Amino acid sequence: MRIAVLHGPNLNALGTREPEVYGRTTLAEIDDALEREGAALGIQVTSEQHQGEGELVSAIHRAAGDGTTGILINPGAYTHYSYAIADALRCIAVPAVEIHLSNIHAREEFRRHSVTAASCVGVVAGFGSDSYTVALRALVTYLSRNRR
Ligand code: CA2
Repeated sequence: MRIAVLHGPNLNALGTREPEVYGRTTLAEIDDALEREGAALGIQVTSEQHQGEGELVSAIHRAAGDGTTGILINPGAYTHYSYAIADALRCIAVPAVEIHLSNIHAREEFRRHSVTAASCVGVVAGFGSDSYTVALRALVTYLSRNRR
């Protein structure tokens, strides 16, 4: 099993600003935790962060052709308006889980709607950096039960 973790725009700044919303954990620490959790589960986890919508779309298509079995994606602010990312996730046969550090439903009105979530098998939001490890475990369970 191979899981690709895709981080969207501005998430490279995690741990430096707005800790009350996004916590104090850095992106590198999140990636380390995912790699460790993956190793414990016997799966390979690779992570990449992209600022651009097109780069994320390309990364999604790449994952579809390189043997990736599942995707964890935090599309950042693109969550709320990127039909291109929503379509890319629908174009591929690799299941994805959407992740948010914050509970987007308890925030500003524009953050309460995700246009990308419907292209995913599930969403984990609101648990800070733990959202990622919870989502990894959920995706691995989903993949084990839905082997093609
Ligand atoms: O809660 C999440 O994970 C978000 O996807 C994070 C995005 C935001 O646009 C979404 O509505 C919810 C923002 C990432 C911005 O990251 C920052 C990192 C450090 C300091 C300030 C912002």
